[in-house]
Amino acid sequence: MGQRGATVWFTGLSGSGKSTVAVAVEKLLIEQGRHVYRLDGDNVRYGLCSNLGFSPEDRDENIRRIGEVAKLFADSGMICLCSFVSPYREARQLVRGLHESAEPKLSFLEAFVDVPVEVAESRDPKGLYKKARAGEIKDFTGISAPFEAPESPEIHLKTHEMPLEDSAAAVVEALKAHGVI
Ligand code: GGZ
Repeated sequence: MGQRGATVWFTGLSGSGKSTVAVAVEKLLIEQGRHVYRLDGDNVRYGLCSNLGFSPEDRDENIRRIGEVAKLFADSGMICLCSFVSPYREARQLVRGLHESAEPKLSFLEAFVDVPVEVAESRDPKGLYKKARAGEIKDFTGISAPFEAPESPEIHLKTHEMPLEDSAAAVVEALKAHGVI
């Protein structure tokens, strides 16, 4: 039998560290010989989802499309690491359902990258919080749009309280605990 694929879904505020942790996890998994693919706004919002903005409807469609793509990667035996704000619980639940109702069932691990908005705002790597505060970006998650925290994520990371290596190791441990690696 081939290797079991899976999706790890990082959700959290802009600047919470989702992509940074995903890059570190990717490195660890590649060292173990696994095939991994990362999806994030940088490679999705310019192509597959280039017609979508940040209204609740557009975000839902963004997450739905990405969820379908992640499922295909997972079905191929790869580990797909997805980093999206994905602020709505229902949209994340839909993606979980796509994986769990697949035949055979595909592992879906939700990783909550949990930092207070003050921390994300103080990092502000792209200056987006500043623009959101100035009213130049509307519907900005954490400032003028909601973030619905996961209720029971498989992985809970407080990137402001732990070193990056520990966050990455926690994701690898969770993949082990779920029989993916
Ligand atoms: C949140 C926004 C917004 C608004 C632009 N709200 O730190 P970043 O820059 O690289 O990550 C954010 C990214 C969010 O895109 P996603 O596809 O992950 O969003 S969602 O899952 O909600 O569909 C941020 C930038 O795009 N960005 N405007 N209004 N983040």
